[in-house]
Amino acid sequence: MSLFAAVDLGASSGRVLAARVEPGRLAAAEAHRFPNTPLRLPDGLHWDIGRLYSEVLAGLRALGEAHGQPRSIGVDSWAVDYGLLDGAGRLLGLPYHYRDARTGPAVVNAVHAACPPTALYAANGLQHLPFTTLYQLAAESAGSPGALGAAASLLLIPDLLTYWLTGQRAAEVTNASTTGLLGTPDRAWSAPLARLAGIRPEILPPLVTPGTVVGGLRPEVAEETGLAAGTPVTAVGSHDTASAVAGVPADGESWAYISCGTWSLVGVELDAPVLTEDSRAAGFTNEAGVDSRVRYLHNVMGLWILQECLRAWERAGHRWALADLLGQAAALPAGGPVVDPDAPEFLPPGDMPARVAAAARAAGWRAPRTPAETVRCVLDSLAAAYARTVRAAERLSGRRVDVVHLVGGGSRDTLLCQLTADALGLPVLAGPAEATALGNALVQARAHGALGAPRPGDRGGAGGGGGGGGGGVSLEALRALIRATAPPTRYEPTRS
Ligand code: LRH
Repeated sequence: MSLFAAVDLGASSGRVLAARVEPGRLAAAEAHRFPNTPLRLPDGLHWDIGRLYSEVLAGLRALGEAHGQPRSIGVDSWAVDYGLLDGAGRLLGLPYHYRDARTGPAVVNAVHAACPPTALYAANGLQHLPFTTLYQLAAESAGSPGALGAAASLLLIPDLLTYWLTGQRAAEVTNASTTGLLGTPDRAWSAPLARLAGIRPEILPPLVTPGTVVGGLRPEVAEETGLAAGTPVTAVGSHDTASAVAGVPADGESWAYISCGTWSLVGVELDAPVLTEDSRAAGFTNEAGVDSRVRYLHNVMGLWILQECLRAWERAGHRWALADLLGQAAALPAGGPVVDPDAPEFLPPGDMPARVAAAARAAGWRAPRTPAETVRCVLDSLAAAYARTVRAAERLSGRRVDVVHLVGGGSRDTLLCQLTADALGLPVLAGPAEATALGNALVQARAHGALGAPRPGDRGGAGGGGGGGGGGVSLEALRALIRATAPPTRYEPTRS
């Protein structure tokens, strides 16, 4: 079987997965996992990108030692954040974290004064999120334009790591689609949108599609990891959500997904964007998916609220085990307080239990009093938001939804899965938890011919346009392989 290395960086942890693949077979094992802890520096919240890069190298070394030489490596991460490089390839400052406060209302209002939200939606098809790269760049060009002035390239996080691994600069299209700088539906960099962000369009690298080999491992990286120099680094759905949606083990067409990690990305997969005013007003985005599909979705705040609650309790000296809290939360009666997880006060880090309590009170509920009540309130609120969002996706896109796939770390949370099935009145198929890394690995495997030729009737895979290596095997065939390898757990609604 051929071996592929999937590097998947999430906002709270990263992992390197070893995936062995041959036609009809897939076996995956985690080679390395590490925390991702942001840095609070005097000038704001940043990613510890040097640490992340060393962890990636350590992961590749561990993979090589335990499993052998991979045929290819692929990197995905969270979206929107970037590093700037000068002409000599030097990194001009630590990348900002999208939860940094620099994209406040003043920046957003200035962008909207130049281009109203309706015109922006027509141009890039994205839901309004204040941390979209376009606003981050507008903040940077207005506040401290030095690095932008000196920059020769802007690289999103997975593209930056790929550059460090290979020496090659490119922009993978699924992640590029989250910047707000790609036009829709043509998916090419838009010079007017770049100028709106305050940048020179020349710093945006050439776009590549998933399946394209970007370069080979540099000799120095080979030395550090023990892998062969020149090992291909292949563009995957480098936006983690694009790889997660590729890794949804769905069958047929009538399904929605919830990619549930730090964020919960809730929506459907379409062939063409929905750019109506209703869609804009409802906060739905049209991000680029693997094989030119459209990820029509809305960002729900996700497990971040819970993660921040745990951190707040820890700061206060309580080390609650999440499993215990979930057990206690499951024993509480239904019908307790519900808040809107998408409210802006939940976006920045901070005292989340207090914010949840304040939001519950403001909505007319008795505020949760114990950690278990808080956990239950967060999960009930997420489940209600998922149900609203799936129904809105269905209404706005015209795509019928009979079943909902919940993938990512949240799929391990049985209470959340059951509450979601109950809130929707639909079956929830949970897992795999590692859908992102599996989607990453299978797109590489297909590009390198490890999945064989397409079967008659296959919808035809990637790579047709744009130079991606598709191998012709369809996304549906990749999903069937994941379904067969990691069958999801089914949750039936207990009330409908
Ligand atoms: C999930 C995710 C999401 C983006 C956010 C910045 O990890 O990539 O799709 O909106 O992080």
